[in-house]
Amino acid sequence: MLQNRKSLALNLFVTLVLVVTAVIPMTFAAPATVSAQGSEIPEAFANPDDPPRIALVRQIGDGAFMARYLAGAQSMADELGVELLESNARGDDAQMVTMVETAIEQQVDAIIIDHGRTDTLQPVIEQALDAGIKVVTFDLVIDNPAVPEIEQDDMLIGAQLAKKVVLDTAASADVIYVNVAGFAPLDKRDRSWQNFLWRYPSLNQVAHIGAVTNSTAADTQTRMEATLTQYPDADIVVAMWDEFAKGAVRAIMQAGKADDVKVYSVDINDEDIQLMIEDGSPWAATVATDSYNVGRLGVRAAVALVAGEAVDKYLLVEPALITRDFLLENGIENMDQLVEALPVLGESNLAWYPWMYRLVYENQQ
Ligand code: SR1
Repeated sequence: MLQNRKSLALNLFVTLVLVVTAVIPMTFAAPATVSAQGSEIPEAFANPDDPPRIALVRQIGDGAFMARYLAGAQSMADELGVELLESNARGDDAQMVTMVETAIEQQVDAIIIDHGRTDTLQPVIEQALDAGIKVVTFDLVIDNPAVPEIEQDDMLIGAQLAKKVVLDTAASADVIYVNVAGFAPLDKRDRSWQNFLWRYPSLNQVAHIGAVTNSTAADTQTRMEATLTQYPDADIVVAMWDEFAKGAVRAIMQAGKADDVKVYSVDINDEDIQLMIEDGSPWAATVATDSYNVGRLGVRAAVALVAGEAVDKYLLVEPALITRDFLLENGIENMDQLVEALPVLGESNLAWYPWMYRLVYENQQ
């Protein structure tokens, strides 16, 4: 995958050089974003011995999704030659504010913030902006046009997931719903789920459970065991985060109910794929992006702002529906194989600028 990216960067850079040196009017496949810089490397990135510093402030310490997001962010930072300073508040909102304040004191060039609460983070983000520091968020709603927000098109995720449940059950199901309020992506997915409950009244939500803790999957498993006993006729679980889904799947298998209760979820990673393809797994489908590429997009958006580019306010990464059947039919056992089979999950074309290809190319040398 890395090799593919490198050769893509090289090809694009060579194309750009040819275009510039030919000095003839011609058309070519334009990059997704129009750049103020053309292919000239912006001044902030001209000295590899003094690279821009970008803080990555995170809220959630749990799960393979976030680990993969971090790995993606680090890979993009390495390729673009910027220093990434990562910190994780592990669910502590006050600690998260302190981490953003620390980044401001360190006079970083940009801050990428994921999750967290709008009301606690908006003021400190305004402080960062006042100090001339660029800010990008992922899964955090901030009311300021200068702060690009990355998300996985969560209302679409909720709708795609609900639609799959409707089609698989003819909208006749007793559903255990696993979700919590207070997290932007989960709230957006919930909006769509509520629309489907309104549209298909025979979708019967018998229980609503869920909590975000420091061991969400294990805690969901415990809750799900009790809920399955309380609602023995439940036949569908809708889990709006894969940590919820993992707990649900383990509880269902433990209870020997894998043939009777199917799980529909959000997110995908190597660990999830293994659980989905396991013999007799009740995990029927998930709607997801590849968080590796979300992490890469966050760094590109921050780097673009540091370079003086105008970045769009809303950067929506396109999700895809992935079914257990699709994984089994295509012999997919990990993310590399999945991205190859479903290229929509690959590198996002958002926030790429001509000079970035050149920067990636030069940092390779
Ligand atoms: C607690 S929020 C968890 C969600 O954040 C990301 O958007 C992932 O998709 C995950 O489902």
